[in-house]
Amino acid sequence: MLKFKTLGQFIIEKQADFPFAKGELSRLLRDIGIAAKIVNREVNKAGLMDILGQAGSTNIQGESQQKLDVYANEQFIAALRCGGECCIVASEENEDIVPLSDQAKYIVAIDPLDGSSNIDVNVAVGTIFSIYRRVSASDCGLSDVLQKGSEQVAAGYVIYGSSTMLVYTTGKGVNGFTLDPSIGEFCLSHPNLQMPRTGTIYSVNEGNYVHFPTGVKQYIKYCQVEDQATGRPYTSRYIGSMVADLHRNLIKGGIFIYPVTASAPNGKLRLVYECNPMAFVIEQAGGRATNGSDRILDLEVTELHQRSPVFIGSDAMVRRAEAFMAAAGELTFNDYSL
Ligand code: P6P
Repeated sequence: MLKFKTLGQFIIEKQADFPFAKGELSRLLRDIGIAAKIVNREVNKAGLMDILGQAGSTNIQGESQQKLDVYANEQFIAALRCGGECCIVASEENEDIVPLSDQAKYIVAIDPLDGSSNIDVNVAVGTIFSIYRRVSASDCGLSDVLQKGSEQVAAGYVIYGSSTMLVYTTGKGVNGFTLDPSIGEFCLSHPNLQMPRTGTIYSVNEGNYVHFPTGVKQYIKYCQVEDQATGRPYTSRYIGSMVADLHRNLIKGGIFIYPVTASAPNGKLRLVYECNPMAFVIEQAGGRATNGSDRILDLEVTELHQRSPVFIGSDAMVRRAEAFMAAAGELTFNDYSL
């Protein structure tokens, strides 16, 4: 008798939460779980295979693709194509949308291997996914993808770390599953995840400090001031892998900020397949996600690879950072003289 509830059992059990569900979303979530196990197998032995390093190509972002980026992208698209429940995939690794089955009801937006530049140094990386219902009756296309984050029906991530976990929400809370390699199943290990309302960890790439908006600079200084009553100075933790930084903050409490910078005047992280899905998960766990003022899930989505500044994490910490942004009266990159 299994001690744990597997992802498959949990998905079927929760299907009852959706009276009109016929199982398509359940099968779609299971397809994602299958691809995650395949990718996990390669990530875990990347050091032993000729699958490390650069693929010699660049993605739409102009970023050099790692071999594992390409591999992970192929695995998720193959699993979604084979499962038949997805009409379009929008991937960080593909310039355009990838049409799959026009009869299917769901859209999947995915960052197949986020933080992959960390692979070569054995740092945790992740997959981020976002699921919408299609809006078109037929001939699904880009308009089915460019939906506000608030329209997501499910979202989650896989973190390939000291253990491999799949964390997801369908709008009724957040649940975490840890992969048990001995049985090849994701098992429920973190039921009903709740983000601490506040915390003492701030995650930001301080190497960009000179480029930060004044409000962010002031918030960072606030984090560094000695104040016992509020547990400051906070701890700075920045892995450079969004999934890993946000997963740690989800468990322990904290704030992650990727604001506008000189090299990223609209922010670096992508709205469709990074900010929106992570915002859905974090909000469902009781946290908060904005661009410094406006709720991420309410932002208009106009382009497939659109970027946004992101302030995401424990509710009280994000609100404090927003207060500094508002007091500085700025939400965009401020001019500065070096
Ligand atoms: P920087 C990884 O490349 C990524 O997209 C996120 O996972 C991560 O949070 C961020 O970029 C790191 O960016 O500029 O600090 O190296």
